[in-house]
Amino acid sequence: MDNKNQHPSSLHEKDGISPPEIISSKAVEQIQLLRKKQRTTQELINGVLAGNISDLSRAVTLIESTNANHLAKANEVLNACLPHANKSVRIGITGVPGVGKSTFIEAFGKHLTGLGKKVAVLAVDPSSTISHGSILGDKTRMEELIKDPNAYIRPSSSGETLGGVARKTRETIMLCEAAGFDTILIETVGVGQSETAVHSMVDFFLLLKISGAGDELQGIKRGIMEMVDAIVINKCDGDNIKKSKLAKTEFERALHLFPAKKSGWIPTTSTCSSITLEGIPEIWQTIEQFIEITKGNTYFFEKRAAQNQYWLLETINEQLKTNFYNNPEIQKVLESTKKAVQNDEISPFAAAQFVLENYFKNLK
Ligand SMILES: Nc1nc2c(ncn2[C@@H]2O[C@H](COP(=O)(O)OP(=O)(O)OP(=O)(O)O)[C@@H](O)[C@H]2O)c(=O)[nH]1
Ligand SMILES: [Mg+2]
Repeated sequence: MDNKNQHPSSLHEKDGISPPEIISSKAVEQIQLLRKKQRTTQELINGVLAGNISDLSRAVTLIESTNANHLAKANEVLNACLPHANKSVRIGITGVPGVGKSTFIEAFGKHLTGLGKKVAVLAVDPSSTISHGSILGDKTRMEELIKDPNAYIRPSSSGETLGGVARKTRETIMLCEAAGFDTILIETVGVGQSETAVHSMVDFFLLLKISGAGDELQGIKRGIMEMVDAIVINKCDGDNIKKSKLAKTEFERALHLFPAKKSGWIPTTSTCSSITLEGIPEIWQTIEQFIEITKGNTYFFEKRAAQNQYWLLETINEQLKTNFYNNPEIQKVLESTKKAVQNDEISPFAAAQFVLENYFKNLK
């Protein structure tokens, strides 16, 4: 391009590029569309209670949000759902990675929807906090269940502490129940505190195992044995059948060593195959018996009441902690105090006292 010929005067200003519109009409359109899609709290409540899955998912997302505005809306939805919740069976499923939890849930879940039940599958998976993956990420294992209109599968929320994930799962249970799901399956991986958290939100706790080389009881934590209502040896198929039956007997013997449970229920042992489906229907029969017995002796209701008390305190504990550690003033004080402790300038106890006093002073 020959500019000299076009603009001979040195005073001439270049045409330049016109600035972008201050308000992009495209963005406005998008925002308007989004607003239209966004439900009011009441619409969301109505949707959940009517069993609308998209609204259920929206409500769960709201619960998982860390935005303060969302918290108020989430609490409103939860409160409205509360009278409609509670009418379900909550089953916890645990076992080490690879034991076949996802495959089992697919098989068991399909069996339940076949019986006319509405099944929600949730997860408590603190490891997803680190990996940002998800315990239910391997959705290929639940191909059939995902397609089932009577099943709802929601992976664990990530980027959270175990306390946070557990509380959100607990709230999601309520939403699912209000949306008409009558059987809730909660998967957790057999590590750390996540089992205790799941145990505190379910009626029935199932431990999945596979047969090993005769050392079945090794590596199994005493605490878990005390929590379980049923031990199921999975992968009892093909060459594994004999070994699985032996493992079952061994667990049966081990369970006898534990004192009787308050529930009046004697934990059961059984075998199943999530591939051939052998033993799957019997597991549901066992759970039905459990419910009959524990509702009969009122343990079922007492346990739920105790769980509510537990979650009241847990939620307070968790939110106090979050509030404390997210406080910018505290973060500053904590940082300098940590250094002082590291340099032996102050004892950790005196330092803790100092930081806490700072926090309490801020509250006043
Ligand atoms: N033969 C046989 N294989 C099974 C059975 N159940 C699961 N498997 C296989 O075991 C492997 C692990 O199964 P998953 O369902 O992914 O196990 P998981 O416990 O969910 O594993 P994580 O999600 O890693 O904790 C897969 O290859 C399954 O096909 C079973 O009953 N019999
Ligand atoms: Mg899995």
